[in-house]
Amino acid sequence: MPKGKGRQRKRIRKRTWDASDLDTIRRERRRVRGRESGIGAPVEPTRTDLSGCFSDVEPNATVLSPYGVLAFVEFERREILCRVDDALTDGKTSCLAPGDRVLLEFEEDAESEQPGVVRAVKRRSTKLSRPAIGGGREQVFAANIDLLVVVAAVANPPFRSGLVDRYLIAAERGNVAAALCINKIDLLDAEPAETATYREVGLGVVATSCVTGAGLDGLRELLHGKIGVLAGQSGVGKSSLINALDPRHAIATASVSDTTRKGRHTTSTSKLYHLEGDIHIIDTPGVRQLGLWGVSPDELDYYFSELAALAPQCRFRNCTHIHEPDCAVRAAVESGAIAPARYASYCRIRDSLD
Ligand SMILES: Nc1nc2c(ncn2[C@@H]2O[C@H](COP(=O)(O)OP(=O)(O)O)[C@@H](O)[C@H]2O)c(=O)[nH]1
Ligand SMILES: [Mg+2]
Ligand SMILES: [Zn+2]
Repeated sequence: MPKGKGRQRKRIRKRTWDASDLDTIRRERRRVRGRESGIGAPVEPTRTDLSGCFSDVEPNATVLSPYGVLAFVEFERREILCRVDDALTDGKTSCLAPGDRVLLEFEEDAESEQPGVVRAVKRRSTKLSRPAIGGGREQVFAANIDLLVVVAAVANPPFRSGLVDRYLIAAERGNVAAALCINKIDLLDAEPAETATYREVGLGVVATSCVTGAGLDGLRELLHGKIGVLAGQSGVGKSSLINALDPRHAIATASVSDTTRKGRHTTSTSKLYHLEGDIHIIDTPGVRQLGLWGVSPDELDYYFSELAALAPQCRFRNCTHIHEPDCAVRAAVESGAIAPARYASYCRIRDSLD
């Protein structure tokens, strides 16, 4: 490996970029994104085993959003559209996910439309996945992140425990630490009930408002020094929070997010923001429903810590906590020790997994 690595390093040639390069990149971006948000179905990956793609390579760039055999990559704080080496694709799609750390090289051929080529991908430390469209395959929607902040609103759109819990399960599965941000608290007079519910199950919770600025310091503290993901339903205020955390970004992104908002919601485009205070955030497109990858119905209670704690006291070892007699979990729901919303969400998720 050291030999190969040395050779790879030598081939890297730093490119200087001028305005016309950047114009070409912008045009290509618009073209690709335009196609992506069009009527045609997104390119569906077919490759199933991608484990061989990952290595201990020393990365120099970060993937923002993969697109077929191309990828938008951040290299020295610039966004570049690159080609992905054939070894990392099946001809239609690549093994890359937003957040992947990659080795980017530049081809000598000046005629090449995408002179940047992703040659290798570093093994992931953490990941967030869901089943790809059509199922049957894992889709990693963020890699190598330190913290997942699940964003929900107290109202408009209403708080949905089910979606929050699904994100928490995905985080646990992918080895990602998680916290909950309950936004738009300016719309309520009292502390939202969900704050206590989730604190009681051991989760870090911040209640925020982009209107009053409440809780933003707490959120900043949570994210300091980390690569985080803000995830949640569209409309809960993820983009507003990013802007509120770093006003410089409000200026830089206002017009962009206005003109591309529509497209961004219908595509799988992610963005990486570097905010003041050593905060790095991958902004993922909002989702209405999050499928769970690799979770079987029988192990679902493991992901609800308050259920898992009581499960050993159920009469049956394989209790589903739905219909069995002498179920410690249902007894706790009836006595009020387990929040009804969490139990309801467990039942719904279990139903969807069967
Ligand atoms: N009242 C209130 N509205 C908010 C707050 N944060 C965001 N919004 C509004 O909610 C809407 C959706 O926000 P946006 O940031 O685009 O949500 P995203 O889809 O999750 O990125 C916008 O109209 C925002 O102005 C908040 O804390 N309080
Ligand atoms: Mg947004
Ligand atoms: Zn039970």
